[in-house]
Amino acid sequence: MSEKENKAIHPENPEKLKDIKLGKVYKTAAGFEAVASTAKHILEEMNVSRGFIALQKLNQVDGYDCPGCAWPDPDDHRSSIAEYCENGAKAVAEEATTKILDPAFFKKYSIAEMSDWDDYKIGKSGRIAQPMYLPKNGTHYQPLAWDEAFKILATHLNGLETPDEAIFYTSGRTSNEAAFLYQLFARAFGTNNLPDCSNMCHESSGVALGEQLGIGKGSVKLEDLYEAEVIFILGQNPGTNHPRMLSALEKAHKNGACIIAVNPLPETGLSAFADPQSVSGMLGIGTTISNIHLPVKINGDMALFQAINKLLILEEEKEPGKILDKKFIAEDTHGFGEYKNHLMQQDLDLLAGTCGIPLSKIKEVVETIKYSNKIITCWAMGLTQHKNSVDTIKELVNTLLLKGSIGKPGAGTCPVRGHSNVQGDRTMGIYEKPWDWLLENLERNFGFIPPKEYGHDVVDSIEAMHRGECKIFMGMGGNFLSATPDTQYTAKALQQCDLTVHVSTKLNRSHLVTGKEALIFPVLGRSDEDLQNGEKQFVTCENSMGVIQRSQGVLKPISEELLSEPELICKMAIAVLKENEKIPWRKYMGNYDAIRDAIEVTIPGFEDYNKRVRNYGGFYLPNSAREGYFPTETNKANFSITHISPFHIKENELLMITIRSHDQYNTTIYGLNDRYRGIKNERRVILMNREDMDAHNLKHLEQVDLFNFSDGRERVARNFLVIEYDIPKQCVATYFPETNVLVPIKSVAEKSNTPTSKSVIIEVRKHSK
Ligand SMILES: Nc1nc2c(c(=O)[nH]1)N[C@H]1C(S)=C(S)[C@@H](COP(=O)(O)OP(=O)(O)OC[C@H]3O[C@@H](n4cnc5c(=O)[nH]c(N)nc54)[C@H](O)[C@@H]3O)O[C@H]1N2
Ligand SMILES: Nc1nc2c(c(=O)[nH]1)N[C@H]1C(S)=C(S)[C@@H](COP(=O)(O)OP(=O)(O)OC[C@H]3O[C@@H](n4cnc5c(=O)[nH]c(N)nc54)[C@H](O)[C@@H]3O)O[C@H]1N2
Ligand SMILES: [Mo]
Repeated sequence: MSEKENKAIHPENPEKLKDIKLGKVYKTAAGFEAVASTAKHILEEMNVSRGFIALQKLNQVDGYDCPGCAWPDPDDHRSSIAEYCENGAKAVAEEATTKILDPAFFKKYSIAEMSDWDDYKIGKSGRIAQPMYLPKNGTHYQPLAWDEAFKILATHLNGLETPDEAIFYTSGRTSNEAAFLYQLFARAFGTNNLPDCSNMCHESSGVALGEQLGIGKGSVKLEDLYEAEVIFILGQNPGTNHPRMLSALEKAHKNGACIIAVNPLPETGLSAFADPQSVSGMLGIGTTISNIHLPVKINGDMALFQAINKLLILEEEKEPGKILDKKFIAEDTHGFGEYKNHLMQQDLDLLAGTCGIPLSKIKEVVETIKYSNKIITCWAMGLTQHKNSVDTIKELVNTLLLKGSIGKPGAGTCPVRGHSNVQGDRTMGIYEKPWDWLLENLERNFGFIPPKEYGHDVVDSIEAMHRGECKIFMGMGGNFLSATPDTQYTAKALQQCDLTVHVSTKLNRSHLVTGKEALIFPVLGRSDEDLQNGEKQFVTCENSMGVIQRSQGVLKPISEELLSEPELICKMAIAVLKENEKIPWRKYMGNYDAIRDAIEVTIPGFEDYNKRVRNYGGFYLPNSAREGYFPTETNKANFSITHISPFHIKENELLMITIRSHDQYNTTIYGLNDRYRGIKNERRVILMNREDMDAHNLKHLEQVDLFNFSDGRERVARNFLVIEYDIPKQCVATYFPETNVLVPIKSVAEKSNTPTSKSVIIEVRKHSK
């Protein structure tokens, strides 16, 4: 049965497409065009002097942390010219824009009218400049004073039957200070309903690494990449999503590392890179990066690594003592015997067939890496968003354990995080399944008994709202509607709420698909100067490698009405919970050192926080796997037995990945081009293999509709253009968020509950009106 299509979320089912332009797929990433694109995006949003100030302080130790990705900055030396990339500059341009959404804007455009715009137009409209309120049955947002806004919030929250009827979502840009206060507020209010974007992102990595190594974070430092002999990059498109990683890979490659990219797509940055900061790079003369590209089938990674691991064990039998790290296995791991027995029963031809890489090629890879002892494995969303993601990640880690490649320089795990502080938010306790120690410390330090029952993660929150069990949704940043799966279903869930509240910088679709009443709380962004009592404040973030650094915005805020996130949370807490001497909200918002002191006594690893974070480059958090010990249940690193379960795709079905184009940041659309993939001026495309096009009787640039029929419900995304592309058979790729309507809410990864946005079963049919 088809659920009634909701117009507000389907303006992208357009009858008219844009005028698509196709070019060559790029071989080399970055270079001069990256510089030109940086300048264009900055100048479209602000004047030259604001743009100059913004870029000059980006990722500098006395500046602010890039609001783009979580890739680390060098510990020692920062380039004084540019310690950022093209896409970091786009993130800044988007945030630092001087276009303002004032009350006149909201008076002019109704919710219904704005809903007709595409995400690109919504995002480009400007920064939200004052608190806004949508009353019951209202057609337009109206401005209101902060005090009024807090009163509405407090009345709703305090009117709930239980605190568990509220949901407090967090996106990953929130600073450590704001995240700590936010979880404190939610728990003091009485709920662990603290879902976050991590639930849709690296949750599978956290679960896998936690069970296997005793720590949910990666183990390597940036310097380790320069020492590594082999670097695997799986399910990641760094040329677009972590461009500064390419400089590190270039250096690693020059130092002799063999770089192996595992990806269904031949992503541009993975083959060659032209450093825009060097002369040859500006001329487009690129350095080779990866030595080997393995075009796996979607979700073929577990089978590939089972094959690699089995072959490594067989090589050890041929050359005892030369291939595996027997000492490490004996002293530091658990379960090798059983693991080996299990692998020996696996059929190599079947594994090769499942991953789509010929056995001869896998053998070549094993030949190349078999004597290497310093291996780093990097991965991102191509691995975490499948049904069996947790086990797939465990199988990669098994390789590191066989080789003793963890807990020493040049080796280890490197889950490459997305949002710039997503890792820090979790460290601060943004987690629906709080650790016992956190609850104990909160009780001791803040004099209340925090709720013990686990809260809802993202998918559970949607289901609970859909059932009508949760009635208030608050988003600390992010774009919940567009980032989550099954858009129609999620829209209904949000629309059932009594109140939806978004703490935001920019307008997005979640502001248009609301509860019965809605509030928008506008806040300072990362690049904005934050003054409290006339004193400049800074916040701190944790990057993908566990470094805590300060971040201080430099730009004059576009409106005097904006609050910082810490100030906003304190004011919400005072309105909702009333004054409380054990939680001195006023002191916290007056001076962020006081928040850091509270973090220091609550979260391990933050000793001398205020002092150490003022040191050049900040400080590393302790990391047991990096230090070579594994606080798991067995007190050892655990080998894990994994089972492949090949997808059974019917002849008329295809397996779809939903990925990012070069011109977007998650649900924020910077532009309509995907330069490296040679696609311009259109996002409604489906990348398809020639043979599949023939089998489905589809021509290049043919208009099609995409369907998913899981759980007896029809989901449709209309009007896409077929593009012939180098992608394995039966695999197709589209951009997120346009195709999130097709991702079934019930299709989640085992153990991590992450939506399976990288294995969506679809049918492709010729477009019908
Ligand atoms: N400019 C920019 N930067 C960003 C973001 C952004 O949107 N724009 N988003 C940020 C966030 S939150 C995140 S999480 C990261 C995301 O960074 P990525 O994980 O690089 O993002 P995706 O575009 O989802 O790319 C997934 C990659 O995995 C591949 N892939 C898909 N399925 C499989 C599979 O089954 N196996 C293998 N081996 N590969 C597969 C795809 O071809 C693609 O190259 O980037 C962060 N940085
Ligand atoms: N199909 C599919 N779905 C996916 C993914 C996928 O690969 N495929 N990836 C998933 C992943 S990895 C992630 S992380 C999620 C992302 O999910 P979210 O984090 O929820 O989404 P974003 O698009 O990053 O959020 C953008 C919004 O954040 C607000 N914002 C930006 N900066 C700030 C700030 O400094 N403060 C505040 N308060 N607000 C700010 C702006 O209003 C902006 O519109 O999406 C997930 N969804
Ligand atoms: Mo992410």
